[in-house]
Amino acid sequence: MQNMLQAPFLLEFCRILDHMYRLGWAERNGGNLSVMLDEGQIAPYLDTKQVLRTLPIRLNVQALAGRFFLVTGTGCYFRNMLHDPQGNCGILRVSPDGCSLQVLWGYEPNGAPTSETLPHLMCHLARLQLDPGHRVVLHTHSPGLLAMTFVHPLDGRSFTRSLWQLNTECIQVFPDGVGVMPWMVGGTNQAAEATATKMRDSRLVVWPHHGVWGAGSTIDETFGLVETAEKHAQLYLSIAHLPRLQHLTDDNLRQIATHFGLTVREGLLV
Ligand code: 2HA
Ligand code: ZN
Repeated sequence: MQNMLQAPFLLEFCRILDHMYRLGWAERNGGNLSVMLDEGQIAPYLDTKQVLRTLPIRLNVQALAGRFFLVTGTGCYFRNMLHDPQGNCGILRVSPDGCSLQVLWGYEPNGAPTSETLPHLMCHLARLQLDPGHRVVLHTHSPGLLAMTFVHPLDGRSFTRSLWQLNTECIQVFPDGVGVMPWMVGGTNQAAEATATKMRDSRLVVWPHHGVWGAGSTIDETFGLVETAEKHAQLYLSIAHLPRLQHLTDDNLRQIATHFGLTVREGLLV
C-alpha cells in the first residue's frame, strides 16, 4: 500500500482548504468540502474491503450506493487540514442500502464527517443526475456573498443579474446563475433537500446570512466558480453606495452568450 498522506487527491483537497482559510472564508470550523473519488484513485492507498466504522445517515441516498467520498470532518478547522489530514477529514463509502456511511480512512481518533454531510450528498446526487462528470461540492462562508445577503433582495434572478452586470466573466463562469435559498436552519433535512433542489438549476446556491454552496467537476473548477462570484460580490459592495452610471446591459450579456455559445439559464435576461 502507498502512503495516503502522499495521495495527490488528498494533497489537493488539503491545499485548497488551507487557501480558503487564508482568504478569510473559513473561520473556526466554518465550511466543508466533499469530493467524489473513483475506486481506482484510492485503491493504491487503502484496502476498500476494510470498513473501520459505520455511521447512520438520516435520508436514504441509495442512488449513491458504493460511491466513495473524501469529506471534511465535523468541528474541524480548514486551518488544520494540511498538517493533520487524518484528524480533520476522511474517506467514506455509501453503504449498499444507502442508509449509512462506511468510514474507510481518517476522522481519527473518533471524529465524523461534517454536520452538513446530508446537503453534500443530496447536492452530489442532484448534480450527478444532470452531469456525469460532476465530482465536487463546496460550502464556505465567503464574506462578500454573505454580506450581499443583508443589502440585496434575496431572489436568485436579481442576485444573479447584479453579479453578471459587473464583469463580462461572470456570465461565462456561471451562465446557470446563482440560486438564493430562503433562510433556513442549516443541518436539517429540509435545508438539505431545498439546497439540492436549487442546485438542479444553478451550481451556485447562496444561504442567506450564512454562506454559499458550489458544485463542479474538479476542485479547481468549483473553487473558481465560488471565487468568481465572491470577488464580484465584494466589487458590488464596494460600489453599492455610489451613483451607478453604467454597467453591462442585457444586450451586452446576450452578445457574450452568443459569442461564447453559453447555455444561459432561461428567465435571467430580459
Ligand atoms: O461545518 O459551515 O454550515 C460548519 C458549517 C455549517
Ligand atoms: Zn456553514
